[in-house]
Amino acid sequence: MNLEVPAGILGVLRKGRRFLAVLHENPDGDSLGTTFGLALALSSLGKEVVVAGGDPLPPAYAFLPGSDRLRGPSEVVGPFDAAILPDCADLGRTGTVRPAVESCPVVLNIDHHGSNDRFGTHAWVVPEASAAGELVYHVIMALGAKMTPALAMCLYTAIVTDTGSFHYESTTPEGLEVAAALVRAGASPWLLASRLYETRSESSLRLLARALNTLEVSPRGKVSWVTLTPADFAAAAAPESESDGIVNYPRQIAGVEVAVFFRVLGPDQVRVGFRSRGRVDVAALAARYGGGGHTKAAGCVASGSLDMVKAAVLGAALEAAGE
Ligand SMILES: [Mn+2]
Repeated sequence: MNLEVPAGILGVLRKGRRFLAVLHENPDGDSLGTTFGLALALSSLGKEVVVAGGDPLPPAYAFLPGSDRLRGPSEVVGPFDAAILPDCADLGRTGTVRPAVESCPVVLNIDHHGSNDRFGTHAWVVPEASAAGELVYHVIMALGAKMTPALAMCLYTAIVTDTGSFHYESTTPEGLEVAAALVRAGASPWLLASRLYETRSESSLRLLARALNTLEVSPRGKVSWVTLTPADFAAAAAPESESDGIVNYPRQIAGVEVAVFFRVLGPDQVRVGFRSRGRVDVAALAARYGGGGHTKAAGCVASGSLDMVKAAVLGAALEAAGE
């Protein structure tokens, strides 16, 4: 794995004075930790950084240093020397911030999604990296920014969340070495664990209960799925972000190769999350519906009624799983 930061990216970050750092839609710990960390590091080097995202901060991540700097699209006022998009597989993932990104003269694409289409003025895509946070750690080191405990907390969170607390195959010696350096620099494993893994809201537990009540398994047991509708979120009083991670539950069933999570967005739109145990490439499945992701974790937004989307997606998943 080549972790040498491209000179073009470092040149833009060294020369620029004012940057737009952008979260992806429905931001996860990697997007949040990496983007906030980058903003902290560049600010410490005397740069001005506006952090923007189309979605609000998931409350569980309010412990992240720099999270108070998140701005919505309407609060973004250019001009910027460059936009920086970590963990963003394509420009569409910037959602409602996209016009602001497209008005920037330079776009830096720093990512680890295999499906990344290499958009932007400078693209650094390392699919073997454990998280975008691992790549941005090397960017920050190359820039010579001071590794503070706050910055370390952000990048550590990016790596821990994207590797499923070092469960997944995306866990690498290189990623673990960066995590070790971050803990040495002051990142707190227990702070992260206590906020993200040992605390949950009542509404998220009620939402999980509703999802598990919809659990279905294919006749030969290779595909399983759960479904949530807007009515479920309303009944559980849960925000959309609280459905994160629910897709992992159906995959836990022994013998299941592909787990699918259907989340109804509207009458003709369904968000589909995929998880694979490893044999099936779910990024390829998601790509059929305009989505993408990783081999074992991917997603898309499909058009059509829930029944139509289910029939098509489950048909494809069953075929891919060899059932
Ligand atoms: Mn990531």
